[in-house]
Amino acid sequence: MLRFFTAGESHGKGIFAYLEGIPANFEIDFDFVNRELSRRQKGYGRGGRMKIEKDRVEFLSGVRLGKTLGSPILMAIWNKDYKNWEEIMKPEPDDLPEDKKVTRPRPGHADLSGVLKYGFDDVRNVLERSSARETAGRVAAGALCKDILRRFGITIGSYVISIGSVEVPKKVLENLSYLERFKIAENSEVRIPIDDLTLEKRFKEEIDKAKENGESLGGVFEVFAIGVPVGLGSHTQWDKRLDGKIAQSIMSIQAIKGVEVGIGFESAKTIGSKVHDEIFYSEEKGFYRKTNRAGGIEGGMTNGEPIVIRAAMKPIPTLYNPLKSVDIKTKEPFEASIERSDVCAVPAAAVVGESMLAITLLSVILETFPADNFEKLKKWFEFYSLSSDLSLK
Ligand code: EPS
Repeated sequence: MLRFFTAGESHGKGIFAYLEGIPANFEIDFDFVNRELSRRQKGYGRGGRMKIEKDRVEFLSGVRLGKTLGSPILMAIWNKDYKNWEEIMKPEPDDLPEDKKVTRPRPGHADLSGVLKYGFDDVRNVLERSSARETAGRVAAGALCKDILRRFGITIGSYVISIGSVEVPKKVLENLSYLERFKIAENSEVRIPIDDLTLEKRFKEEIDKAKENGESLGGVFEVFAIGVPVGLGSHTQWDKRLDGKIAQSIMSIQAIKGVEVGIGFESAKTIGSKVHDEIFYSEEKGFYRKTNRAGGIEGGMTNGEPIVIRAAMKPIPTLYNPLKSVDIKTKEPFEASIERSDVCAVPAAAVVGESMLAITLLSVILETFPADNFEKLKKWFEFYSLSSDLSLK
């Protein structure tokens, strides 16, 4: 069983990721983990904070001389910005002057529900943890899981489908494999999956326009996993269904408001014969499909086709263009005046989506093949993947 948690506040000392259940003797590729962290920091439309931070991971436990010990792994990403916030973020007791308290909740944020629930008089006690800075921890943990998965030939990637009203044309997208889309997206500041400089420019102009108008923008991204063996997850119980687990993990990313598996919502308005993927068999490929509308999951189990997940991100709620709200101290209405923020973080969210998929997949793999050390896991996995008969006799 894999257990994964994060800790840390956006302007606190750091962001931390805790992973328990990673098999022993796995040789970590440190550069890979740090590269993943820097991938999350990229993307057109980020605010000033990304110029301050240069995320790198420090392993505080569970790793010795480059290899995992099988014991809990604690990863730290130190916040460079902490030195600018120490006075109001330090853990030591002190009295915070009233004017340093945040009393103006932003619509769309955790701010108001958080202060009401926890009984705070300072919105900062909520916003520091609800901030998407936390996703650095998800990506650190996800990178380690991805590092393991790629040794089994499982590749996880992502790309952006739309930002605001600008969309990647479906017809062009369909002519490219998932890997081709991913490779192109890696070189695009807005993570678009097709080679089209005019479209790239339109995406950026959409973000520029939002910035000029004091607005923010959301969008849709797609995450995929290829090379996943048949039979991960199970139809036998609601909480074993892999699509349910993946949806929860992706939905938990800050600002995500919708998750689809395969063609998702489109399937509801299409007839059955145009939705389900017909089954074929050949000596060479075994069972296979010519289409993948199911997004690689049927009956809560992988069917051997690529897993494809789509997520919709709402516009970031911190707006330069103020929205109406009410001061929690005076109960007076005000129009929120706003500090530094991102305009659009959809490309970064796509990278976070990859991490959540990696953590969920590795977790299910470890439930399917419990293994104390990496060699055992590898043997299990190779035996299972090579077996043409799914029942593993
Ligand atoms: C965030 C607000 C901004 C973002 C931050 C998420 O930070 P700040 O308040 O320091 O300007 O840059 O994202 C990150 C720091 C990050 O690493 O992704 C928010 O309110 O969610």
